[in-house]
Amino acid sequence: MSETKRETGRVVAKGAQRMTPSEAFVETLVANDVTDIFGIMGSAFMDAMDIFAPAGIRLIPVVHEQGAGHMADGYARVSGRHGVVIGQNGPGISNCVTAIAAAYWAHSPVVIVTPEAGTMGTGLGGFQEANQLPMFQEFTKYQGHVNNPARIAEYTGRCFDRAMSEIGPTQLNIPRDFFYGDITAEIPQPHRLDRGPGGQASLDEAAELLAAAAFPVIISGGGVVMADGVQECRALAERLGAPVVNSYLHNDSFPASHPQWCGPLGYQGSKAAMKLIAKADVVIALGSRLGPFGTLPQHGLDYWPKHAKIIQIDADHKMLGLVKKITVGICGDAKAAAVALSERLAGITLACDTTRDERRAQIKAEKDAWEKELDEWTHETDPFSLEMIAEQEQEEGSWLHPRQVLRELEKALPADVMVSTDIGNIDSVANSYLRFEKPRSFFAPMSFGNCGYALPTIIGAKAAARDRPAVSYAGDGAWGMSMSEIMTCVRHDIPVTAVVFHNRQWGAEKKNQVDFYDRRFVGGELENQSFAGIAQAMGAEGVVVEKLDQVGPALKKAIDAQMNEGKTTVVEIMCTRELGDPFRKDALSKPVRLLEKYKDYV
Ligand SMILES: Cc1ncc(C[n+]2csc(CCOP(=O)(O)OP(=O)(O)O)c2C)c(N)n1
Ligand SMILES: [Mg+2]
Repeated sequence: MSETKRETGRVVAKGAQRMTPSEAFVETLVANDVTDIFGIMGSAFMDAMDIFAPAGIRLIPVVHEQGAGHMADGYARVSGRHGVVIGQNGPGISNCVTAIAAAYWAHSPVVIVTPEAGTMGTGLGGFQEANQLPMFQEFTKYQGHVNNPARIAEYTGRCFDRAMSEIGPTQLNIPRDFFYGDITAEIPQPHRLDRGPGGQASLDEAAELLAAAAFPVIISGGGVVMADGVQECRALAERLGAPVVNSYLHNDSFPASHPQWCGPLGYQGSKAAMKLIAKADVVIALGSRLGPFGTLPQHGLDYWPKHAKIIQIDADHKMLGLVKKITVGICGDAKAAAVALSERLAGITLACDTTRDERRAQIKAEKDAWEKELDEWTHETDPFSLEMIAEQEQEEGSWLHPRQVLRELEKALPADVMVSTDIGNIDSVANSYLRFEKPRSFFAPMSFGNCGYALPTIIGAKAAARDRPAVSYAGDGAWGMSMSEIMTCVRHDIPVTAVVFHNRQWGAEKKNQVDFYDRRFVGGELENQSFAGIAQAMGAEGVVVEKLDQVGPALKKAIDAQMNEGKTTVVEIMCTRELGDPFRKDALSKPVRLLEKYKDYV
């Protein structure tokens, strides 16, 4: 029978042929160039799993399925290819919910394959039975439920197509008895969108606004990374001489060495970026949904330019004007739109052409001032932090200031590094110290904001990009949720370098108790074991860092061991209990108690 050859060198059955549903499923994976799947084996899909290897597919077994979901996310984010996750029906699948929610908000083309209880038992309360579609309803762009074994290839193909076209996770739900049988199937060819720049009228209108702008500013968002459009964004920025700010947690959307790069907006972001965008009369949000969390006031600066004209470009029309008021909305691909705008601005005189040098000087001055401030900002200076620092000076051991640690790490990170961060106080402060030259380098938990994200995500990224150094940052609390995946690194030869900020507390949330609950600490303390010791017990290297001058060398040594010896290292850095600004001052208020017995709790 006939076959077609894919770019990966593998062949796929061509034309309608007799095969089993398992074969149709696996062939469709091959047609979509799947080479790696993250998950834990299970009887539910064993018939298909049995032919993964001859199809050229590696199943990467994990410790916990949440880890598999994050790995698929990291894999997709670094490669631009599908990340695929699979698990046993029922608990194996419910374990993935948090990770798929995170992938949804990271716009990752992840396909979660969810084998389901067999159709002859559905509704009877059998073993590992769960209604698996509602679990992921909110966090998927499309849910394909195989309703007949003969349609397994069709639904599989559609899930892979939609994950790419809708830029987010899709679910493929397969009753486990539907892997068996004898069907005639045709393996569908993948459909990939050729995305365009957006409507001509909206592009013309945007170009007119830009031509007349006195102080245009570009927000380079995640859409620029996903569209592989950094060069095109750069060309537009250079034509305008405009400052470029990264949208929140997309620090890799513009090269940090570029003179027009100003750093990220949002929580613990760059003051230079915020001060410059505050001056804008026209803002181009390129590939950004302008999410609510990403533009909140920071450092006491309410920087969003309320009177500026806003041009928003997003591949999803539903994001246009959703959060921020806009003047022009362009439904288009960030890269194609940047090209279309640059073409319109070529060869004409712009109002801002005359102030190019002046604006360049302004950008430099703001950036220099922010770098100086960061250099001098060695520790937090609020009363709680100062008390903690003083207290810890009396204690045994040596504790480092997180900001100084983050600066040292920044200096020691290699140029092509991939970094994932977790959710926590120190991870958030890290935002000011994470700069990248290349896109697809920075993986934060984005809007879902779940602790336990960083390690499994960087493992997935490393699995997709073995030649790049992989580093994760996590606080000691978040680390506890995810650290068992170090065993995945060791068992399956996916070496990474994991930095753990050991400050003996769930700091980010404790900060709210400092600010709002009169330091009534509930559940915030973590008296930890040795994370370096636990790492060693899991078969990895583990080092403890207690001196500032050891931070850089420890990280470099660990990365060297990762790249040259295939070794995973946990770098445990002992930090003070000082705490940076909280996540969001807007979301809490001072407690009010109406019952007499709680009257002191205000
Ligand atoms: C899964 C999950 N559970 C709880 C939270 C709430 N939360 C946000 S930050 C945080 C504390 C993180 O502590 P740690 O990892 O030690 O970092 P630190 O803040 O101390 O730097 C918690 C519990 C969350 N975001 N995700
Ligand atoms: Mg902590």
